[in-house]
Amino acid sequence: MKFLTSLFLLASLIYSVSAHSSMSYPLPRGHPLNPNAPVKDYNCITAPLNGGVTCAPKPFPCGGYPVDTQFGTVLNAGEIFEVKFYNPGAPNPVPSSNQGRHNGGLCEFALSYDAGQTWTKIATYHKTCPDVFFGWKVKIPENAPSCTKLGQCIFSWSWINAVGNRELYQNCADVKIIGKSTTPLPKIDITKANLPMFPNTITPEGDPANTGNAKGSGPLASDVEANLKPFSTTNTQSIPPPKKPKCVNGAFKCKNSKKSPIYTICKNGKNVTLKCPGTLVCDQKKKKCSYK
Ligand SMILES: *[C@@H]1O[C@H](CO)[C@@H](O)[C@H](O)[C@H]1NC(C)=O
Ligand SMILES: [Cu+2]
Repeated sequence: MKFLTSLFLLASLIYSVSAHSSMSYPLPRGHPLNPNAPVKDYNCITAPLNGGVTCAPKPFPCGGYPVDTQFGTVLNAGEIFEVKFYNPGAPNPVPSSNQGRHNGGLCEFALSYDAGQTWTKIATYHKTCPDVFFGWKVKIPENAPSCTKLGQCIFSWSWINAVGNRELYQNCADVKIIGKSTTPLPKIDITKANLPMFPNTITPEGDPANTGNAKGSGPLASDVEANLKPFSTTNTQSIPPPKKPKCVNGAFKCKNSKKSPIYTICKNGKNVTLKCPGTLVCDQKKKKCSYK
C-alpha cells in the first residue's frame, strides 16, 4: 500500500478501494467484471497478497479465489496478445486509472498446468510494469500443449513493486489452452519473494519518472523483443546442449597416410594430437609410432 494522506485514507476506508491495478485481460479469478467468477472481490482484487490497510492477506498462489465456473478465455499456442490492466473500482465496477503504480517494478507472466503448484514463466517486463495506459505483449509458447481441465490451467500475472512496502501481487486467470505439442513445457518458476512464505526480500528496479497514478513510459522495447522470441530459443535451460560424440579411448589415427610423425589418440573421450618422438613416424597398421 502507498502511504496515504489522512483524507485519502478516509476515502479508502469508506469505499475500501485499493489503489492499484488488476489484470483485466485475461479476466482473473475474483475480478468484479468476470462473469464466470463465483465470488467478485470489489474491494481487494487489486491488493497485494500481503494484504493492506483494509484488505486481509491472500494466500499464494492466486489469492485463494475460487475457480471460475467456466473458461472465459481461450488462448492458442503461438498466439500473441496484450495483457491489460486497470482498477475495476468499488463499490461499482467502474474502470479507473487509480493505479497506484509504486513506480512499476517487475511483472512476470506465467502458465500453470497444475492449478498453480508449478509454473512456466513465459514473459517478463522490467521497470515500467504494470501500467493501465499500455498493453503488455505476451506470447503463448508455440510448443505449449493443450490444457482443458478447468481449475488446472492458469495464466498468471505477478508483480513485485519497485517502491513502497515489499509486496507480491498476483492475479490468476482460468484459461483454456489449445496446443499441438504433447510435451509439457519446462518449469521456469516465477519470482517468489516478499511474503511470509517467501521471506527473501526483492526490490526490483522501477521507473522513477512515473509515480502514483501517472502514465509511465510503457513496455521496454528490449522486453517486448525478448518476450516475443520463439520460446524454445529463449529458454536454453530447457534444452540440453547437444553432446559431442566421444571417441573410444585408445583409438589411434595417423594424420597422413604418408610417413608423417603426427597422429591423434583418444584420451578420456577426447582426440589428442601428438607427434611421434625423434625420427619415428606414424604407422597406422601397427597403430603406433615406428621406424620408417
Ligand atoms: C576422433 O578422431 C577420429 C579419427 O579421426 C574421428 O573419427 C572422431 O570423430 C574423433 N572424435 C572426436 C570426439 O573428436
Ligand atoms: Cu500500494
